[in-house]
Amino acid sequence: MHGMSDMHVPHGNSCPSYTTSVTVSITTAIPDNSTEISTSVTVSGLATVPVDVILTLDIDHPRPSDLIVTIDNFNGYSEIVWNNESNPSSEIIVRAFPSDDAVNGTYNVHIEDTVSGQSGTLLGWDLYIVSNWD
Ligand SMILES: [Ca+2]
Repeated sequence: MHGMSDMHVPHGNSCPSYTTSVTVSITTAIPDNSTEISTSVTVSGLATVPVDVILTLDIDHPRPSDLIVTIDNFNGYSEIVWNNESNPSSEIIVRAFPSDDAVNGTYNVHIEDTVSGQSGTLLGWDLYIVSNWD
């Protein structure tokens, strides 16, 4: 709408969006060429549906191309966000979660090292979520 002075209400109605950032602070070895490790976080207190989901990974690994990283959530949607790339971005815009599905619940990050010889460590990850009312 034109002429709106309050830039904090982008949709011009009485339902503001909610934003949260949840951090998984876990340091754990990623086994070399072995079964995946899984970590999770439960998000609550947001609005009803996701608008933006940004995953920030903190992984120390001498050869990032060994890794496949997947995020999924309680709705059953998943996305491979790091697929054996040699120079992956650590900050990833996740597009897997439909904007008409529930936002509050558990999100999981799975990390698998698929090549033997070099191993690394997960230092944590962060999920930044903007939500809105459906
Ligand atoms: Ca490896």
